[in-house]
Order: sequence, then structure tokens, then C-alpha cells
Amino acid sequence: MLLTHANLATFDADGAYGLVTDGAIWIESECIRWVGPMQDAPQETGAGERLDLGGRLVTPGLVDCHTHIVHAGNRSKEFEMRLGGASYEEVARAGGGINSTVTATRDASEEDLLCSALTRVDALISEGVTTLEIKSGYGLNIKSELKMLRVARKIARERPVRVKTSFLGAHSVPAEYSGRADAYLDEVCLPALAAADEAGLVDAVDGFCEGIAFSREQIRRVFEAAKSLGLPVKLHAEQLSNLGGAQLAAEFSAMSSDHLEYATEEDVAAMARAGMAAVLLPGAFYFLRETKLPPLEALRSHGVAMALATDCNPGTSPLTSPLLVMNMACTLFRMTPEEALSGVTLHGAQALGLNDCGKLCAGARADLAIWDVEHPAELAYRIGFNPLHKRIFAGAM
Ligand code: DI6
Ligand code: FE
Repeated sequence: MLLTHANLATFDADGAYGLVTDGAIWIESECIRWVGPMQDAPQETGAGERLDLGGRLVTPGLVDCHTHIVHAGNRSKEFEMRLGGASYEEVARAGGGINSTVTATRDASEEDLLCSALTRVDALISEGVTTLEIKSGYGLNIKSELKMLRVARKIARERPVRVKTSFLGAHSVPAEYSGRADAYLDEVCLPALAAADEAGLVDAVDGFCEGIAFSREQIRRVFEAAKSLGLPVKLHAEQLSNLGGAQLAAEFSAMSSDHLEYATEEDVAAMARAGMAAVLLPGAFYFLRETKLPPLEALRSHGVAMALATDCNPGTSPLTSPLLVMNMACTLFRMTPEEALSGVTLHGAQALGLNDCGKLCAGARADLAIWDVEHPAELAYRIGFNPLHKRIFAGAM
């Protein structure tokens, strides 16, 4: 297939950004064979389909590298409580929060969980997402953690989208282990991780290092277990307070630290040395009405890749729009539209340890988004408007 007369927002093999006006892309089976200006297009592109894009913009397919998209129920009641003045932590300590979604998720059948997740996945796909990460963490017992991860794997069979799973057994201490976080790790979380890994359901291991969740030393135990299974790690770190999670993650050469509102320059320096990505989640920042900004200047000056994601979850970011994430990253975090685009493509892929997507260059997977706009800045600029024209997943429209 040859795509012609398109504007191309490319990231090349080295991750350098470029804008090609009147460009072409040659796709062969599942891969991009050639990308460049129309006049240089190779002659031997064969008798395949030709598609004139009439000046539309092509970007890499979007990567949503941090979601809790598999869950049951919703938390609109809690939203009302918070609007009445309760903080996220107060709601959690009063038995709401993550644990209320745990009850709903444990009670849901596998079919119902899949069905509700697919409506949200379809919203992502309709905005050009071709790769997404899905975490467990609302089961918090062996059976339900495995159920969530099976549903995540099924999504990749039900829809043309690539799914990377993260085991998040260390998301919250469930009610039956209240005050006994270490016993929960020993009796549930670590055995669940081993069982899920044995079943081929785990691509990475995540945790929530926070006052309302797990301490740095408890997360260390989870990371040691991940290491012994040969699984990469990542961490929800410094979202509500600074507990040193980002530096712990760096010690374990994590793929990313996520949230980071309370991270310091020292944390960022440790992340840079470890070659980690920062995953920024403006939806959660907005929804919690947080005012402390993540350390943008330090991330830039230390050259840490800044990925962006929806954090789609029922408690702090009931968001299924990567385009709105891009807009929020610009308006709330003062990121540039170009940084926003690389956040949901190249850097999102990097945060998942993927090297074959999130860019437009020869050899990359043919995961593309074609937009009814001329310039990439338009993607971050509009609010609540979806200009996706077509999506190509692994070379197929
Ligand atoms: N941080 C978050 O923002 C989500 N999980 C996490 O560790 C919130 C999950 C929830 O409130 O249900
Ligand atoms: Fe999260």
C-alpha cells in the first residue's frame, strides 16, 4: 500500500522529530518500508493499493502507556463527595477509593468486565490508539487479579490493538488485610504475581508507592520478585507525596515512573541516569484538582523522555481521550504541542519498552493515524473534537 500526498509527523529511528509536507509512506505487510517526500518515493512500490490523502496529516498510531481500563462500576458518588470537600485520601481511608472498585471488580463476571472495558477501548481506538497498556490491581486476590489480566489479553484478540499488561497487585491493601500490608504481599500479591506470570499474563510489574498504599520497602519486595521472574518494572511514584519511589524505581532500572507531581530534581536526575521515561498523567492532575506541577523543567534539562497517558481509571481519571490528554498537557503542564505528540507516540512506546512503534520510519510497524488536520499542533489545540480520518493497525485499515 502506498499513502500519497500526506503531511507526515515523523519520528525517525533515533527518535528525531520531523515534519514532511507532501510526503508518502510505503507499507509492506505489517511494516513501513519507506517514508519521505513524494518526489523521492521509490518507483518499485508495486501494484498495491494507492491512497491519496489529499494533504491530511499522518502520525504514528497513538500509544496509551498507562491505563486501568479493565474495571467494574464507577465512582461518581465519590466524585460528589470530593466536590463537597473530601480529599482523595480521605475518601480512600473511609473505605471508598480503590477498594470500592475492588468490590465491584471481584463481583463482575469475566464477560461483563470485558464488555465494559471494550466500550472504553473503542473510545481510545476512535482517537487513533494502536497500542495500550492495561494494569491489574482491582482484584487484589489471586483469582480476581488473574481474571483482570485474562480480560486484558482478550482485548487484543477482540480488537485491532496491541496490549501490554502490567501486574499491579501492589495497588492497595484490600479490606481483609487492613493494617497488614506485608501479610498481603506474602499471602496474596507475590503468589498472584507468580501465578499470573506462569500463565503468561504479565508483561511488566507495577506498584503504587504512597501513604495510602505501599511503602518504598514494600515495593522493593515486589520489585525483587519481578526481578527474579525476569520481568521489567515501573512505578506509580510521588503522585500525592514524596516517598522516594522514583529513586527506588531507578535502582531497579524501571521502564518508567508515573505521575511524579511531588518528584524532586534529585529524583529526576536518578531517573535520567537509569534511562527511564517519565509518564505524566494530566487527567489525574486535573480530576484531583492538584496544584503541584510535575517537575517539567528538570525533566527537560535532564533529558528524561516525557510520555503522556490517560491513566483511564474510575477514581482519579475517568478519561478515554488521548487528544484531551495532549490538550491538558499543554494547557496545564505547559508542554509544547510537539512534546504532547511525542508523549503519546515515541515516548509512550519507550515507557513500555517498545522500539518498533510510536514512530514513522522504515522498519517500524505500520501503526498509523490519519487525521483531518494539516498541522500536528491542531491535535493538541482543539478540545472535545476528534479529527481522526482513518487508523492503520499492523498495515491493515
Ligand atoms: N494512582 C492513580 O491515579 C490510580 N491508581 C493509582 O495508583 C487511581 C486508582 C483509583 O482511584 O481507582
Ligand atoms: Fe495509574
